[in-house]
Amino acid sequence: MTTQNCILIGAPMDCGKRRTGCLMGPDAYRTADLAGALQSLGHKVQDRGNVTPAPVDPIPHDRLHKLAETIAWTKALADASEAALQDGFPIFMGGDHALALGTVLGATRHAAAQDKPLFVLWLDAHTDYHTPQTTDSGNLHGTPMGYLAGREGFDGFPAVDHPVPHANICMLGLRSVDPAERAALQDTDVTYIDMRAIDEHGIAGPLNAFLDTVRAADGMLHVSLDVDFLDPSVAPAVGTTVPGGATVREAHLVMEMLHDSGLMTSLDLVELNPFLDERGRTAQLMVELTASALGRRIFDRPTRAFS
Ligand code: 6HN
Ligand code: MN
Ligand code: MN
Ligand code: MN
Repeated sequence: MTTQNCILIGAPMDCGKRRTGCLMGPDAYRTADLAGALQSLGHKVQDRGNVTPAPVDPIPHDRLHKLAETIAWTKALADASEAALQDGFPIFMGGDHALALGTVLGATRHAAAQDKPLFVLWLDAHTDYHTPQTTDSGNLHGTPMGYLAGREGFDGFPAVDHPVPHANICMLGLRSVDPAERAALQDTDVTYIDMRAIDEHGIAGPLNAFLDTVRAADGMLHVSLDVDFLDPSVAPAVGTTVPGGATVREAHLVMEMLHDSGLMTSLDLVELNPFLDERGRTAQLMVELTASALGRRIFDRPTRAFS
């Protein structure tokens, strides 16, 4: 197994929605010993501590929640992400999903500098494809995919000079899509593997097809794992639970396949709200999934082919 230089970065961003608690996420991952889990797999692990955004004067807005804070976080995280990608494999310990505005922006810059295409795998119940104009909740954690794909209307945010082409985006686990997101996504070539597709085809086939396109393009792959990708019965610690999500094994299989592909270059762990957890079980599961993504396996050699 390839030894990675894992760089843990805390992103206690909590302004992407109104229900607070994600600021405790990085400490929950540290308490659940994410670093130890990765070290036990033979990886080098460096914890760079938490990113701190520049202080801001709030921008009063009739609809959007904490716009100025979100912009400041986006700038700080883009810089942290771009820098960490030069040194190893960054794992962003969130923090709500608005942190992907910055972490993926940094990845777009890094990929462009390497002259490589960037791909994004969005593991989520939601598409997070709103713009500041289309969001009805005003919660900016519902917008990062819109921003990164180059949609308009993100006034005040850093320009996305290298948007992620729609064809390079795969959304997996979808089951809650707002009408405006649906309408906007309809005519793009985003790959979406919603829960119905998973029910009908399983998760491996559709995911492998996407990973094949990443491999064929010699691309970089940013993975953004929202806790609500998982079914709330196994991952209660998130403010936006939607029933009918991925099982523990479906999620591990995704992570195991990502590891075996050797394609993943950065990872977000987002939306963990420890205030809503039950004895740390969601934090623990997220750590175990991350370990699978970094090479933990049940047996070291594959099972004999059955057929
Ligand atoms: N997330 N579509 C809803 C909204 O408020 O715009 C939910 C967004 C959820 C955000 O998954 O990180
Ligand atoms: Mn999300
Ligand atoms: Mn979500
Ligand atoms: Mn909405």
